[in-house]
Amino acid sequence: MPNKKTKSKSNSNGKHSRNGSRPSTAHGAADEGVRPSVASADLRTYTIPDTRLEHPNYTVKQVIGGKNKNDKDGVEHVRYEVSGDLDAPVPPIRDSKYLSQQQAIEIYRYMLLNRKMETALENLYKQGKVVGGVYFGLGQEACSCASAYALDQDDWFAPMIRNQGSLLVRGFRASDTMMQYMAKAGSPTKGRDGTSHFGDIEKRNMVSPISMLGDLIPVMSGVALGARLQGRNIAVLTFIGDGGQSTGVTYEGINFAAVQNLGLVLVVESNEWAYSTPSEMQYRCKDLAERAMGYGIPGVIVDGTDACQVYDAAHEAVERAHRGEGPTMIEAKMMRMKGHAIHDAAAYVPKALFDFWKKRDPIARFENYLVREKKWLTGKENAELISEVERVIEEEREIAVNSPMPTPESAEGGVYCEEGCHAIKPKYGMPKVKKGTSGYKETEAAVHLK
Ligand SMILES: Cc1ncc(C[n+]2csc(CCOP(=O)(O)OP(=O)(O)O)c2C)c(N)n1
Ligand SMILES: [Mg+2]
Repeated sequence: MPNKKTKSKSNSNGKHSRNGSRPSTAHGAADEGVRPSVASADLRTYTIPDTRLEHPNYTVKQVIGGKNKNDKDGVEHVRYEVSGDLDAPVPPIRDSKYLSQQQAIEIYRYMLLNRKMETALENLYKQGKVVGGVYFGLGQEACSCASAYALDQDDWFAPMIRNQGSLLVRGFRASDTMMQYMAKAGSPTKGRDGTSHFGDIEKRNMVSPISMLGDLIPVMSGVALGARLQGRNIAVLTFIGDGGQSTGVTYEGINFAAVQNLGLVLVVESNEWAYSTPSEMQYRCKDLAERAMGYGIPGVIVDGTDACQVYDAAHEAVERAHRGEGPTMIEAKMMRMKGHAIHDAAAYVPKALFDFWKKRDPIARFENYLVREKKWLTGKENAELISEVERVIEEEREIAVNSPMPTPESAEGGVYCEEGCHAIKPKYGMPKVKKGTSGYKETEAAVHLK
């Protein structure tokens, strides 16, 4: 588990005046994103900080027709073509402003665990041991692991389907995810759900993923509000895809967090595709981080395949959250390197696009950075680290495969709350609710609601 820090206290409620000065912040770069860069009341121009060392220059466009225009039933084929600078050199990893050598290596290890766990899952699926499908975060390991690593112990997170790496960072075992996919009795949901729908509100401060895209955002904002009422400003991290970002509830959730200055850290997994729809057909703005301006919150763009950039942006967002300064949107640009799930061969993705991003593999680049550039790991230490991770994954796989399926009789248990089965207690203290100036009669509320 990552670093523990001293507890942060909330200020009044972290608010700043609309027209007055903003609270001072160490998050200068991202904060620039919401400030007019031209001092004119009429003309507003904004910039969004972008920490990438490369700005990929290509376009994906939909093509209808061509050589194999129609299929055998006469239906027109839709395909996508990519054009642009696909031979650009691979950028280096940007040095982190915050990570120590030991922390960088720890993130690298989590990324390896993430990847090797998913490879094991793919094999388990092929062996017929998985109930249902398997989802992958291939190419997104830096985004999942480095962002979760930036959280303090008391912060909360809610992963989406591609963030299985964040579970490892927050203390889940690979066998938890494996057993979940195999619907085993020992899995977090005791075999009741085949994929990722589990959480842990007691120990690991994790809200279960919600399938309806965007719904986690207001839920997590609510978690931050709950903590504030208990006297704490915490960070609440969740993820949303380039497709999911356009849902209505996403807007509502971010807006609520923004006006309440809640510590939402929203990582936008900008991975070029939403199912089979390329981002060119998904949104009109240039970068999704631009949407932060509309909410009046900082937005920042990072290379989602660079663990240092992801960590630094997440760390700064978490610090803002702890200071009670409100939400941050982090757009992590990367590529979904597989189909939507295991059933999807992603044949609609132009091969040249996969080739471009394969060269930007987050693990290979981070390995090169740690071993050859920084020399923080020798070749031998790296090889040992990789074998240790492989050994752990093999042991976890064994545990998962050998654990029993749930008994039929257990099916009716744990579905509904039984009395006292899980009391939800305040985590950080008793809620502090301000008293109003005038008395409030219950009957008035009842009348009002009629
Ligand atoms: C509100 C809502 N609409 C549609 C879906 C079905 N759905 C599940 S995943 C998905 C694509 C998501 O794409 P994106 O948000 O880019 O995430 P990615 O899969 O790329 O990580 C869709 C449309 C859903 N779960 N919720
Ligand atoms: Mg996507």
